Amino acid sequence: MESKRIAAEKAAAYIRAGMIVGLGTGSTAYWAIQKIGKNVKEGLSIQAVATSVHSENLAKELGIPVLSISEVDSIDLTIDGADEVDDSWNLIKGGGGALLREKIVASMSKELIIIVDESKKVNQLGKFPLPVEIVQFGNEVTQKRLGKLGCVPQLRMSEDQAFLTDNGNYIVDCHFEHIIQPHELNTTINMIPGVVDNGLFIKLATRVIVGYNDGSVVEL
Ligand code: ABF
Repeated sequence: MESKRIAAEKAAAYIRAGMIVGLGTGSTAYWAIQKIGKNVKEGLSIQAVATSVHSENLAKELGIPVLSISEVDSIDLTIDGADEVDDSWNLIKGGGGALLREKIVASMSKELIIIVDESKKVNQLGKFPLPVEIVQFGNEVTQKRLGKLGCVPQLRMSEDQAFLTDNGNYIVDCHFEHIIQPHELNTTINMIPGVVDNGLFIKLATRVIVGYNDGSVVEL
């Protein structure tokens, strides 16, 4: 927890007055939102856009002014977590189920700071199951097509129901184990009809901040 908090607080220091800030989702982004909320209370003037209903509610509770995505053309800086980060700063995201909004916000951001604890750094992506957001219609066939790409697809459940994203879609967690060509896989997955998007974030991160259990923090 401490490693996540220190990475988050270092990232929050990049925020300047007047910025439109993208707020990530997850337990690491939580600490960034907390720090931003504190800074806003102390007089920092920013506006935010959230990547999930959960983060939006948290931001509002903390007094951070939140805009709808429809009100902005671009975002100055987004701070978000990740499930895996490789040496080229390619990412797997979506363990928290918010990958689609996270990718839209990331694609609109001039800067995307990824904050992680040391457990998320990997040499090769894929051990963490790749989340893929799919529409409900025809989901069985979409899952089969994903399986043909060399993974074991698993429909994400919440208790005994299929998990629903903030967009009303399903998530399939694709167990690849090794993703050798993330760029190509991202394109291939997104060409399957019924796929909305997937958790591979290729060349979107502009800065990665890693918090360590010994209390140190390293900017890659
Ligand atoms: C979001 O939260 C994600 O895209 C990723 O799935 C997750 C990381 O969670 P945590 O920070 O809780 O480990 O950023």
